[in-house]
Amino acid sequence: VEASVPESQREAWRKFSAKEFKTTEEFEAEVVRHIETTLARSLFNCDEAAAYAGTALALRDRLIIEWNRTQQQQTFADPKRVYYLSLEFLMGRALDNAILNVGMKDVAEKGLAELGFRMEDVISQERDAALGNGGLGRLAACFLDSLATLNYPAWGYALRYRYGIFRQEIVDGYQVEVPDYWLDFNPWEFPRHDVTVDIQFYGSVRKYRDDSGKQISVWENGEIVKAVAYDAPIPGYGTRTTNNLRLWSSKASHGEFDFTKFNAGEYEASVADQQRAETISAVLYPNDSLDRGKELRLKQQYFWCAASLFDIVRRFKKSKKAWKEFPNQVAIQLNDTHPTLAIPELMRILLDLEGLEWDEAWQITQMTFGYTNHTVMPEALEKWSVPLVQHLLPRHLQLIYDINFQFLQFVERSFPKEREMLGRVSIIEESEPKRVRMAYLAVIGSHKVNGVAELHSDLVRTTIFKDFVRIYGPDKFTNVTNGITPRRWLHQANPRLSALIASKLGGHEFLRDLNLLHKIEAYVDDKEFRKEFQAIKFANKKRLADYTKEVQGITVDPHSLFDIQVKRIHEYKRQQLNIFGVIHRYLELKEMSPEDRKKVQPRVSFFGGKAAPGYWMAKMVIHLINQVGKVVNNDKDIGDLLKVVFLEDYNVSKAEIITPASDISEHISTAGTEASGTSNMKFVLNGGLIIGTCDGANIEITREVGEDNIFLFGNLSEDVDDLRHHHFYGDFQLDPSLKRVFDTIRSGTFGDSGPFTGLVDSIVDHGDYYLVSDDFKSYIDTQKLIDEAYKDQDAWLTKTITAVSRMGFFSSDRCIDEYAEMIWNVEPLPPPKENGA
Ligand code: Z16
Repeated sequence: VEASVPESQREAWRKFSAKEFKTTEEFEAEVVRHIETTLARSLFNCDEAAAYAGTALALRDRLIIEWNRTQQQQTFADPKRVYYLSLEFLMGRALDNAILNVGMKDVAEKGLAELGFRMEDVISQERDAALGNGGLGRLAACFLDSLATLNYPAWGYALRYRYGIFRQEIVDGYQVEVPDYWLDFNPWEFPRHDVTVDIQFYGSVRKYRDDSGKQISVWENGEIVKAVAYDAPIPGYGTRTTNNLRLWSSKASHGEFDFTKFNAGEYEASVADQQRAETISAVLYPNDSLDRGKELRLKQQYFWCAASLFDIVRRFKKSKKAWKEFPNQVAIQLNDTHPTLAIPELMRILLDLEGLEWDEAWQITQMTFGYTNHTVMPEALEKWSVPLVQHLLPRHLQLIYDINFQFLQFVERSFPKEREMLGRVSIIEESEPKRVRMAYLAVIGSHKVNGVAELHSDLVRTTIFKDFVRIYGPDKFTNVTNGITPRRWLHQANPRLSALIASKLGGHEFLRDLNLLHKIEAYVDDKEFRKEFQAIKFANKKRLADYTKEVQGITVDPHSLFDIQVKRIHEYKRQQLNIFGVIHRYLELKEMSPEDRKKVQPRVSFFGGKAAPGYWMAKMVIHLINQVGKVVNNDKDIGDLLKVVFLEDYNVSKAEIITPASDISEHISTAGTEASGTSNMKFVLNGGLIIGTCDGANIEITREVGEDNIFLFGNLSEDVDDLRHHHFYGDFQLDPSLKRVFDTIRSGTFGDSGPFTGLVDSIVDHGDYYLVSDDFKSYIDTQKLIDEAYKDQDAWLTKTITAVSRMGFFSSDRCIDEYAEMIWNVEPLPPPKENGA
């Protein structure tokens, strides 16, 4: 390892090297120093925004000291590292998380109070880092937290989007998208202007034979764009390990602008190049579970894969180990097919730049990569048009064809009597134009493929990759059920519940070993414990009620049953089933006598989530929810018996308020469509029960918490195909209650029914692909059961406490250990006991 300061001078460095603040006073001194000098403010003009900035900068210094130490330790020990390639990291806020992970909550709270600020207000000044769409991006963020907490030497790699997922505004009941420019002030990132990589696009491939007769390929004459690294520290909880999330930003290769053009008077052209380059990392694509096939998206994917691989290879080469050691030093996890180009890119590096032979290069590549699949829905599986790949990445297309050729030969040898299989499993789809099936390339180029919940992994094996299970054998395909970090989703989002649990378990150790939660089951009959548990739930509901009043202007009674569905709006997630159920409830209430109404369990139905900007059907679901809310919330007959709230701009920081406040949350996807779901886990961990289908992780949640502590309904995944078939070829019977709901919509009760025609028709006329009608009766019957069950508050409380105590399995720490053991073969590198490595 190179060092720049001679041994004789290092004493001075050690003496003056930055010290971490420990006491409240030291913390305050750091905050004030940053406010006065870094921000050039004073006590006369320090608002909450400045207090946030000062606090964040103080905490950042603290993280950076640990970050430096961790990186140094890793450089010396040079262990096998994990690289998590994800186009999305839905991080949310960093300050709160940093304070809790370094164990400085009391210090920060007291220090800020002494400086005249409430910690809650300061924390809420931060904008979310929203570099993701939904579950996949948030999973990646939970994984980073677990990797650091468990001391794994790990890096995240992604793009530094200038615009994260759009902000959602609701105008006249419709979604309006507002750009999310989040980089105005981001104290959590470190630009590394010295860490850059030149990335090539377009151009051509020249082939020649060298002196030994070996064929060499050179990719040349392309357009070069610069990748600049920005690093964000990722602190573990209760450990000094602080890992790195590296985000790549795109820049013109000639810097600010092209001087030659500028000097020639071509001012506009000189900046146009620069802007073209910067467009690559400009914006996150807002589609979840839908492949759009846009050229700029392919550019993003290659730009990010190539920069990350260059970085990984550069780090490996410093160790001077032989290439065959690469898979013993490097594990790369592909989060969905988005980073699949990393496979041909590593092949290009090994073959064209390092001169390895095909077989060795291919073995290294396969051993290095693991691929996580997150969906079996065909519209979400990425397929890039061959002419597009040819144009943008000519050398990679050749390599993909070569990989495919070798693979198909292997298949032909293994299954000589099944020639029709070749077309089915080919990486190249013989469509017009031809397309590259990225999922197949990912399977072929990896040594392990995993799904994200038991049912999903079964579907992966039996549907989309069925042939590949025969080709490679079953061991290549495995399951790692998703998880969530209990630090953010319990300790941070629900500090009072975390404290109550800690008071019974003798400390917060359960946050590092969530299985310890089972010990609170012993308190399920403890009067004091039950009282406090219930008081916490009520306080959390009160908090959401206050928020709802303040932000949406709707008054809700926290004594009502809080029913919540928050997630991306998608037909398969069936928010339409929920809102049709709400309309059904409304119609029943309207029919009742005032006497009967008195017996009804009051309920608030909360919805939240973004629709992809081009997804008409999803946008109409949002509109319907808002229109129903307008009518129901203002109906004097109904009063507090039913309220409908659409919570605008659902995101991670809002989820931290919403999740602890549920009595029931809805996870009601058509069976077989939701790969896992992760908010289901968050809600139960926070003392809410679930109404759900037998889909994704709901099934494993049922296994863990017991059938009595969850409300399941609806058709099973194995029956879905038959039901769909019947819709088309048998006679389709619309559920009568649902028909009444549709009649009400059509009659204009919720305003002009025009916008809702498509929604209703998709069920009545177009085959009801998501089986809303088939599951409707079962759904409303189960909602009735819930109303009844909720009236017995004692029994309900027992269910919720029992469920919480059995949620240990769903910690993302458990997932990360499974990945480490089964897929990555990496070990933790615990920090040294003493300070000063
Ligand atoms: C996504 O968030 C998911 C899948 C996908 O193909 C694309 C995106 Cl952006 C989600 C799944 O829908 C969800 O079930 C799962 O829990 C999550 O990925 C994490 O695995």
